[in-house]
Amino acid sequence: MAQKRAFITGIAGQDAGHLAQLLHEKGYEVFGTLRGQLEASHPRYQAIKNEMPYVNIVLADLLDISALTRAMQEIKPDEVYNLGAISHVGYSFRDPLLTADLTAKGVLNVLEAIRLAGLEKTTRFYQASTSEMYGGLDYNRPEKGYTESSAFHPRSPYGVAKLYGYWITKNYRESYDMFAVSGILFNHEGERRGPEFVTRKISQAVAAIKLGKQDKIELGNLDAKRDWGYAGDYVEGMWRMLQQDTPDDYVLATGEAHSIREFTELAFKEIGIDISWQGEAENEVGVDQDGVVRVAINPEFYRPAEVDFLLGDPTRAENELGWQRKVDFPGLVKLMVEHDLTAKQ
Ligand code: NAP
Ligand code: F7E
Repeated sequence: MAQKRAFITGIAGQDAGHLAQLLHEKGYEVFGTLRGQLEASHPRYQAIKNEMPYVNIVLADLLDISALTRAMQEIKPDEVYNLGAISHVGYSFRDPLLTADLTAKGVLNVLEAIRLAGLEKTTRFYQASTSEMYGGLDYNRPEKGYTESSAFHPRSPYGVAKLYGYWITKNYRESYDMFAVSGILFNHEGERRGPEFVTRKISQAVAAIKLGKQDKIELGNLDAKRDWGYAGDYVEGMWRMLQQDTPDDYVLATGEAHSIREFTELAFKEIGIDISWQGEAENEVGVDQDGVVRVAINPEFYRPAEVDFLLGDPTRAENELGWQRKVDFPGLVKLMVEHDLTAKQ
């Protein structure tokens, strides 16, 4: 049988790294997009090649439908994973127009590129949808967690843009009989997570504190809760969604929610520091056993509208895809801190 071809947008991202490795291990020929006027000698290009020599790099911006169409015509992928996006919720408030162009319309560009290349009946399409589409408000929050049929109420330009991506994917499935699905993924983290996201910001800071390179960390809202899993587990679920007989959308989550405060406490425990909390709101601090301030609040990290609580119910993915996460919450914190301690030596 011919080797299967997978095309991943946004190859430099967290999930793309885990997914490329998984697909390579499964025997796929892997193609991934980088953006920018990069030559093969460019450090950014080289960094990807050094880490993932098996990835064929395609220079294509999600805004450039001609580059995407050319890539589809030449590669004729069996599976397309659309992971490229502006993915930072806080940043999406600062640049909502670019977020709409990329995170919303970028999805349509990839779907149209598949159609323009005449591949809509053969190429399977995965869209990286998100728990941010639910919004976490009290009125629509199911007790056991959000499911595939819960109501949406996005709370950021990112969430709104992702909702467009979700619906246009469904629309192409219904209109053109495409195998096009959304994975509605709750937060997933790990050693490849960007430092602008709270878990990696904490694990890197804790490692730097342990090594005497930093005194404290500044955070925003400590009491928001997230359903945090490990990215390496979630890419397996993405792949499984594209191997089904019929296309459908699935939630991937752990079914447990924890606060940023809990993540912070556990991360500090990994280096032998017990954090206790003093003060309130913007004046709250986290101090160590010797009374040294290790955590402070900086309102700069608050968002104009916050998602206070996200909990997902992965029952359907577990039953129909046979998907199961392996790493639990304490395991995730440990894995990230241990990785950053070694990396920062
Ligand atoms: P990530 O690390 O931020 O990766 C996103 C990638 O998109 C980056 O490599 C980025 O490239 C690329 N990108 C940005 N602008 C682009 C453009 N104009 N053209 C082409 N590529 C562009 O995100 P992730 O955590 O791996 O998440 C992957 C996808 O899943 C994203 O769509 C995200 O919104 C979604 N998602 C993530 C989570 C999560 O918890 N991680 C949960 C649900 C959904 P540069 O490196 O050049 O900036
Ligand atoms: O924030 C709070 C912040 O930026 C988590 C993306 O992958 O998951 C991710 O979005 C929580 C929020 O991730 C800081 O207010 C406190 O309540 O790590 P985050 P996110 O917004 O949940 C979803 C599912 C996606 O789809 C997205 O692509 O942490 N928080 N203090 C902070 N957040 C950040 N970034 N920095 C802080 O200092």
